[in-house]
Amino acid sequence: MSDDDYDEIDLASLSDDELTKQMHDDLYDGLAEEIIEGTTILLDRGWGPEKVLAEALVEGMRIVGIDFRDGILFVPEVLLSANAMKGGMAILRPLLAETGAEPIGKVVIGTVKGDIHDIGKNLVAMMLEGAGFEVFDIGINSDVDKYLAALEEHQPDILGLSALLTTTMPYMKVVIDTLAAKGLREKYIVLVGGAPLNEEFSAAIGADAYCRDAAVAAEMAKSMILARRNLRRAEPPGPSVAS
Ligand code: B1M
Repeated sequence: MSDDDYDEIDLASLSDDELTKQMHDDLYDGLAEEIIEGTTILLDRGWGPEKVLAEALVEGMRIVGIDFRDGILFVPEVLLSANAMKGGMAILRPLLAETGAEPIGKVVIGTVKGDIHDIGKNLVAMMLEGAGFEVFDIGINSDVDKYLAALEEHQPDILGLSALLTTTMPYMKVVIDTLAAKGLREKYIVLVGGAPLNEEFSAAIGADAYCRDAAVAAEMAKSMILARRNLRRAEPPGPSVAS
């Protein structure tokens, strides 16, 4: 499509279905301004932020991923798509986080060493905020020292690890093994996620749970933190000092 063709498309005049499809095309073409406009229009039409995220943005990125895999799109083009996706996510972030309630727990999250993919991790962070967690995002390419420093500084309940490459997923085990070696493993609930992972891998590296997507991550975080608190309440009190 030429620039002139784009000029002719009035996003606001499209039906919901047409606009969603157009946004998939615009994500594919890395058009951040159009994605921001489309996101705003769908919200103005009464779409919830979760629906915009799932149907317009995540689905568009899935299509980008297929053509990246098949060698039709290359890194520079996918970076533009990622940038456009982030434009839409920036609008949705405060809406997803709008709960007004006290934080139910704290989470430190980061993408592991050697890996610079952050869209999925950012989505997880947004959904966790929306579920009522205080989230400390330490970013991409995080080595074990960076995780340890963040755990020490923020004292979270949960550690979230993200990896998108088969070559970087083993580093999750390095982080978990280091926690164990330092006697810190039981202090945190460790959740892992990323497209190449599965439950078997999560169990094999000693994580507490694998989260297939951001919605599952938010649900898992809530249920595991409640289970841990209930367990602590049910534990018999320690020996009395007075007796
Ligand atoms: Co990359 N890349 N990439 N890439 N990239 C993949 C992952 C790949 C599958 C593409 C493909 O071949 N089909 C492939 C990996 C193959 C493999 O390892 N088996 C791949 C490759 C090979 C590479 C490079 C090596 C390419 C190269 O340079 N030749 C390179 C590596 C760079 C590096 O990290 N060192 C590279 C680079 C890039 C870009 C920089 C261009 C860009 C990243 C931009 C950015 O993130 N800022 C990019 C992108 C965008 C992708 C694809 C197309 C899309 C990823 C994405 O954002 N998905 C991806 C193909 C794909 O996955 N379909 C691909 C959307 C996102 C919402 O989903 O990230 O899965 P996802 O996150 C989900 C869940 O996984 C889960 O919840 C999220 C939200 O629902 N989740 C968690 C994720 N993290 C979690 C953490 C949790 C819980 C759940 O903690 C509790």
